Amino acid sequence: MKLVKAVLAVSIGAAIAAQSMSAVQAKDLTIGFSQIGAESEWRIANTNDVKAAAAKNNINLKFSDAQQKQENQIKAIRTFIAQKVDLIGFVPIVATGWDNILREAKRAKIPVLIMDRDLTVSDPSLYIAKIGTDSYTEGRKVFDWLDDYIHKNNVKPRNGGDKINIVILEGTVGASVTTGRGNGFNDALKESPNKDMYKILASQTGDFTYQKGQEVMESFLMSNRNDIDVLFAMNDDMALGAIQAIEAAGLVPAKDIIIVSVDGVKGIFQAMMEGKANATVECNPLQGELFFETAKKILNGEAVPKSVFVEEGVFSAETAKEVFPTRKY
Ligand code: GZL
Repeated sequence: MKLVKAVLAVSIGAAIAAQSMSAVQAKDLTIGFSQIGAESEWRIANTNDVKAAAAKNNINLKFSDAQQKQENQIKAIRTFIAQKVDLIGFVPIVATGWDNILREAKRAKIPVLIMDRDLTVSDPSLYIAKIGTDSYTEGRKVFDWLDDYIHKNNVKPRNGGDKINIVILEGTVGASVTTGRGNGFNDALKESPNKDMYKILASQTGDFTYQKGQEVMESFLMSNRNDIDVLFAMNDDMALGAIQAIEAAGLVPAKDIIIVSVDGVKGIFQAMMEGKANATVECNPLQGELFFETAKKILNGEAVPKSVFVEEGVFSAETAKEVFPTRKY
């Protein structure tokens, strides 16, 4: 008799769980999503992927473009709360300043799921999880590729000195990705047996945009035209803008100045195929499917990991032609 009761209990339990699962899946979930803006090829690919994945998962998506302003993201999240959405997703443009609005979401019992960039909050329970990319490892991969390239090609300082001079185009000030890529690059450099042969000549934000990347590279060249050996651009769009500046200064990109960046967007593959860039470390924007799968699990009451990274590789000019047809963004 006990066994039957146990089986009955289990089957009733399973039926309720299945029903709640199907209830959540079948019910038109409404998810509010606050995106940073459209500052780069990468961001546009990320947005397109989120919208496509929402459609594929029958999610009613309320999408907001913050035009690069944190205050617009906060306003959008407050609107989602008022609209009583089932879940709120957002890409934190900078790492701090989110505690108050996330407390409002918590009071409204609306779960928050982060995409792409990290945030720093006083209470980790203010968000359920983060789907995204490992910017620290991306920064380490940039230096490791560069160190290997310099030695394989016996690259010498252009000015005849004893230091390989590096300039860095940083991302948006205060963004977790800027901090992560910078720390990863600097830690890998400090740990390299060749650390004494490198010097960081200048480092300044280009705010992840083509235009600012070109402008800041112009200023680097104004003051150090004949000393710069390497450009590390924290995204491909800034590298593409810098290439314009390098050519305008009468120098040969990828030869006079080695160019390595992050993202792996189509534009940098075209530049590598034209011999104007040397390498890119992939940062995968195609996070939409994983985001909505995780959102459904959260709404079904399932436990999810606090942080999940998507897969990423490293691509150089040598393989760009062969890899380009396989690129999805
Ligand atoms: C990376 C992402 C960054 C990209 C840039 O995770 O947040 O923002 O590297 C984009 O291209 O602007």
